[in-house]
Amino acid sequence: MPGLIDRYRARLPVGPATPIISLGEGSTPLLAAPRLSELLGVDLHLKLEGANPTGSFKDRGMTLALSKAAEDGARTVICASTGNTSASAAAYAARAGIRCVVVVPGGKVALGKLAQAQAAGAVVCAIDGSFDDGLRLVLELCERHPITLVNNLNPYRLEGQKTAAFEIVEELGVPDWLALPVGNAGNITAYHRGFREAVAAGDAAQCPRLLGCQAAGAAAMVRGVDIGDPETIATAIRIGAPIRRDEAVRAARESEGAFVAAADEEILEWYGRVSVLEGVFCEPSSATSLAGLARARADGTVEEGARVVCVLTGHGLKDPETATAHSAPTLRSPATLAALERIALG
Ligand code: AN7
Repeated sequence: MPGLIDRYRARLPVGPATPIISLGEGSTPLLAAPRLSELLGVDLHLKLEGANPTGSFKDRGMTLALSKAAEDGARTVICASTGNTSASAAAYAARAGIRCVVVVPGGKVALGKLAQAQAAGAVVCAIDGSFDDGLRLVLELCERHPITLVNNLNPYRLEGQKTAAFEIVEELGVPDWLALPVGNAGNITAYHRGFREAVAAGDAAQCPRLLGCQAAGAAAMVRGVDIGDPETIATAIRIGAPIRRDEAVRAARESEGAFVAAADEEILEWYGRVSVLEGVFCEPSSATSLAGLARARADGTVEEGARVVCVLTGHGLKDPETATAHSAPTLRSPATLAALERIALG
């Protein structure tokens, strides 16, 4: 499969002179989930965005952002990040031969994501502050210096991310609902744009209803106000001031969708279930889409039998610490047949 710029070139803002910085992103699996479908009373499909090259949906936007940065002759790119954006920016900047600086909230980024940014040779800076603090500082740096911002305020990010909606429509048609985790609300904005471009004449009535799912401790969209001190085990979406709030409100309204919050315990419950029942290992933030869908089923927002696509935004390997802390412990055994027999036969 080609990268997504080659696949969707005609619908993306690239020209013949744009150097294509790609790691073969996009074209991710859309997997039927029969056991979770039965549990939730819907026809559920999972969009496995963890199958992207750096293990998250961020690669869709980053291939375009770095291609345009390279076209513009950028020397340095920068982002604030809860982790996945930094891993993706670092990899695509490495591919482009451009210097990359990432600013992350100290102690609040999953291990795998930090390791990726470090391995790709980015300058990784942990601040004593939140993601929202980091973003404020990075924006100021970009105002003062010739540094290219690759947070989702960079318009090319959303242009790349909208291609996930194209893939879903091509493969499955238009689902009734699309559920996804929401932090900065960039991805929900991108899906809304992508679906409108994919359906006939941009008819909003033909788009899926968008279900924006948040962690209860960082539910700035659900509550309608920014949150000064966001907290959740789903560190990717530990964000208090969504950058794309206004567009996301419009996306939910125009699609007749909704925002919903789920507690950390519910997020962990669905994080475990999707692994054990479907064999799909996603990061905790991604399972927020399932926890939110369960809430929306319980209160009748999502109707029985609806066709739903849940976007699993990041791979489970991103956060090995949460995986090991919330699964059955490894058994220890002497290296003898008798001991192993007892364990294997249960
Ligand atoms: C796995 O990496 O904001 O609502 O700095 O990593 O578009 O912000 C990550 C966000 C969902 C939320 N799922 O998407 C970052 C960052 C995962 C994520 C989101 C993120 P947006």
